[in-house]
Amino acid sequence: MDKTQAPKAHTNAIAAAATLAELEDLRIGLLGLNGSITQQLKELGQLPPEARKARGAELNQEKQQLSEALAARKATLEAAALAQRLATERVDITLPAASPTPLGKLHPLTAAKEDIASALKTLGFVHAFGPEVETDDFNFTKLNLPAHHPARQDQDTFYLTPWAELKETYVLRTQTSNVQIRTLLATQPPFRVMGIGRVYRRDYDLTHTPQFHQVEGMMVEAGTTFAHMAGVLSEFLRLFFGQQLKTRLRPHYFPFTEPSAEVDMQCLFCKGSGCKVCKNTGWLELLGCGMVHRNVLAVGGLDPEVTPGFAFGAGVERLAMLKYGVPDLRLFYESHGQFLRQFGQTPVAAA
Ligand code: 2NL
Repeated sequence: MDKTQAPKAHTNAIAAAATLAELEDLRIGLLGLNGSITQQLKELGQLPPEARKARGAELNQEKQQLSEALAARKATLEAAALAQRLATERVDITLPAASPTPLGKLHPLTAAKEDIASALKTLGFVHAFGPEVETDDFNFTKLNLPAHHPARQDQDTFYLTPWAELKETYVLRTQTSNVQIRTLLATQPPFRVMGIGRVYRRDYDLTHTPQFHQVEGMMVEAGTTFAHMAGVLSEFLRLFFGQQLKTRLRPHYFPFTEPSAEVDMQCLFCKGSGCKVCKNTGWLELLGCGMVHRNVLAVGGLDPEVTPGFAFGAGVERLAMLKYGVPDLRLFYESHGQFLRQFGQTPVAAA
């Protein structure tokens, strides 16, 4: 082989290498442990001493040239590969960072309470709170519950064991109305207030637990009518369930409202045609409501002729069961992982 041609053929092959893998194969073939240049360098010792020096210099120069050509081609191929990746790979820096741990879910009751509060907030109701241990006066008397009303009886209410220093009778609140009573005492109308929280009754069977949750709301403002109540409550149901279904009012009785009504909504599951959930009526009973009784308004020194109001209440468990399809009340309180995985709700902020 013509010794001056050899490096040219090699540098041409190097310049023509299409991939880094191909280039690496060439490098190994030339300069690797058993590469042709390496081999020739090893064989220098067999040459007569007078030829050895010139041949050695020649081979080293060749090795140097090839190394440079390999490095140059490698840099070119790497730059092309990078340009290619930059052109095809896009990183969306607006995506949220990957979570280091899997996110949990909200208990369906927590999700229901948040969704109820959010719908009522949209309608102008301010979230307020009251104690779960309440006086008999705030839990019953101020709500126009007559002294011998059956709800006050021992078998329905948890009464705290009285002790000597106690001036009043205390109960575990049986409804969230103490929130509205406290607002009536502390706030000048107009106001809209909501209370959502735990309530307690001595009841334990398939459809009752001794502790459950209620939502109540009250709006007091000059000019408020039964029609405002009907409008606000059907809008609340539309916001909470995320769909527009027909609602209707049925006359009812509550001691703290007059007149009183129940709000039904067309069944979420059959849209009114009749199914197991609505017991073939096409309707679901969802809320109790009415115009605030004059005796209750009087607690706040208010006159229904001047500042009338409406109030409403509902069971949170029932709203949650219907919205999320939970089939049994008791599941809410048994903390089964499988229940939480199936019915847990993704927090809105993480959705
Ligand atoms: C239901 C019905 C209702 C109220 C709660 C209320 C509270 C005050 C004054 C007047 Cl301080 N009313 N609350 C009114 C009507 C119905 O609840 O079915 N709850 C589960």
